[in-house]
Amino acid sequence: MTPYDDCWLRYDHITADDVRASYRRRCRHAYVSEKSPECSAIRDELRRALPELLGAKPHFWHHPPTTVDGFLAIGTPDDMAMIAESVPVDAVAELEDGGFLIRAVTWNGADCLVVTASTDRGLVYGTFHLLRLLQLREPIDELEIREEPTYANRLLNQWDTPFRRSVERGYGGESIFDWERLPDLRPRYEDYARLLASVGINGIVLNNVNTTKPPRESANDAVGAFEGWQLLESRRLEDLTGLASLFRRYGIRPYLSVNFAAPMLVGDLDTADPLDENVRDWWREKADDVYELVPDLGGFLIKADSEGQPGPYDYDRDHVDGANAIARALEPHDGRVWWRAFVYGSHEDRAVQAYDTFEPLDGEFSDTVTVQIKNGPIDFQPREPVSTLFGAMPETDLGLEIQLTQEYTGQGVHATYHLPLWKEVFEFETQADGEGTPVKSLLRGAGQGVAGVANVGEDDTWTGHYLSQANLYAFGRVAWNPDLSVETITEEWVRQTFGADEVVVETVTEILRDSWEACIDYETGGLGLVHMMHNGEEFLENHYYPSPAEWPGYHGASEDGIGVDRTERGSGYTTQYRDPIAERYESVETCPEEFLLFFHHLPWDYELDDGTTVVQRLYDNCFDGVDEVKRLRDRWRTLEGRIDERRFRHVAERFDEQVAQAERWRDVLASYFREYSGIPDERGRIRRD
Ligand code: BDP
Repeated sequence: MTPYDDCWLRYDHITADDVRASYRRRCRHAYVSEKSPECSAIRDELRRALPELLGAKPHFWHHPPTTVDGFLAIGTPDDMAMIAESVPVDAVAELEDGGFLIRAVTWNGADCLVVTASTDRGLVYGTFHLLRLLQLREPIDELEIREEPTYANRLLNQWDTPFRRSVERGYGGESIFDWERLPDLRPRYEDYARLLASVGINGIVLNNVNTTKPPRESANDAVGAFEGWQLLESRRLEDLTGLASLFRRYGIRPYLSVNFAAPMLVGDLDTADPLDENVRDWWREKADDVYELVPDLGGFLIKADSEGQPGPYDYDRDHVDGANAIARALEPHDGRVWWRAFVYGSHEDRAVQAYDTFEPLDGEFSDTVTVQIKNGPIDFQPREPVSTLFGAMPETDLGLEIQLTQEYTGQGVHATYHLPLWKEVFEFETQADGEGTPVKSLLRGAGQGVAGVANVGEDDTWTGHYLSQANLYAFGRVAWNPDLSVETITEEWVRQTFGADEVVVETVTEILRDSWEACIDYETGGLGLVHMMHNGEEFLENHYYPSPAEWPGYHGASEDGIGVDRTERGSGYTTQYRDPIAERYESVETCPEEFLLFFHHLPWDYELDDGTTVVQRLYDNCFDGVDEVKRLRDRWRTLEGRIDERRFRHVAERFDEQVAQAERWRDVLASYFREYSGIPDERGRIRRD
């Protein structure tokens, strides 16, 4: 037993005799081709999983099978006749990178199981998929599965700050990477890679997008002198080689967040001007060095001209100049630049800035640049409308950035499941190419995909809260296939994590499903309000406690009403959408209620469709949100004795704290609304009424 949790890779023994027997029948022998690091990772995984699940060790062969009953064969068609003869080879060759087939076949009269793909990475995913089916107790005798990832890039963005091992917005302990001890590897890295590969993640940005400390006087040294820029130094790069090979076994390419001013910080130039020949040479030589050591590095992630990080504006250049100069250096190595579009500060309404900055640059970024855009225009709020940049840059490779870590949704304490939020984003109809162009359809190119800000740390739970593991799982699954439903993904996670007891499955699934809406209600009052949390003066504001008075600009509360006018008359954010979405948001009549106050400043007593006033709805939502969390806590309590004590207690205690915090949010927000509006709660629930 490792000291830390196995998450969803538990491989609990299958107790149902008939199910176990049917699995055993096709897994008595196993052969995995022996040609690559990925294949040895597969063999290791089968050795871990099958004896646990089946209570019997398969016989592992060292050469391809001839005729023998009950064979599990994993390899490409080239690897063995059995596979070439029992699956349609052309269909395998046509699979996207990472795709795979799983088939129950009869070969020479023997009942077998085949996992095949055209790439070794595909074999890894196919193996984990098969193991998932066994964990879910699915029948396998008729298997005929063909899977391909929807997106080419499914990247995790660690916000780990090297050397100090802190994790920005990390609520699961310090960085799992022991940076100072690299290149030494810890067993935990392998387990991490297994977890990621098991859900199809194929890239990991190892360090925080903040790679230098922003020049702010109040910057708090304890949270992080951001030394990430040092990773481009040769000695540090050498230290990463072991980690890179380990991830390679699981088909995961490492990436680095780099600093735009690296030519000055790491090199000894006196400028980082992207149009300066010496700067370009520097990046080229640096890229050559990097790829010499880590040949399959995916590329660089860059946060430039954002929150104090240096960027092309320092030299009167634009984002295209900056991104393309660095991309050119990576091009010969098949590396990409992922360039973030998270910019704000120069516009009164932050929402409009990213579009204003990036949309005019469409078509100018090099083919090896991906512009990485946060799902909403503000900043990972509990709920925001989708960023207008999706659908506005048809000639640019785009990446969608979402947050697994619960920075604004209760951090390590609240059970807030983000999958329903992400699904809302994927399904959002951009009208980029008329009806039928949801966000999920715009990320399919070879240089596009999805990036998720990770929620993992050194904690035994990995994520600081057992239920937050679901966000990691769901990220991988939805980035593999955004068409999978919330129900499917959630149930998969619950069954693998907590076992097959139907009461447990139903209860945990329900808790997760309902948790997000509850959080929106008590943390914002709903109706599209955002950013009502505590910021504070210090760098890395805590974003955990309620503090609506601190930044009224975000929610627009005033004596005459609440909400921010982002219509044409206001900041004009609505006009950045295409019609008919722009029209729908522009009019108070047609704007969906969940975003009403995001787009409109309305009187406190403005009547909603059902006759309730705005302020009353805000009160109701705040109170309902708390009631809902109490209900979810009670649902969890019914699981006592049905799941292990350790996880039961941990989550139960956190639920108690979540209820207390939700009440605090409710009370602060409700009193704030009450004070500004001067209108009492009809139901007299606010103390001063
Ligand atoms: C904000 C976080 C901050 C990040 C920033 C970013 O509070 O820690 O550095 O986003 O995404 O949400 O760059």
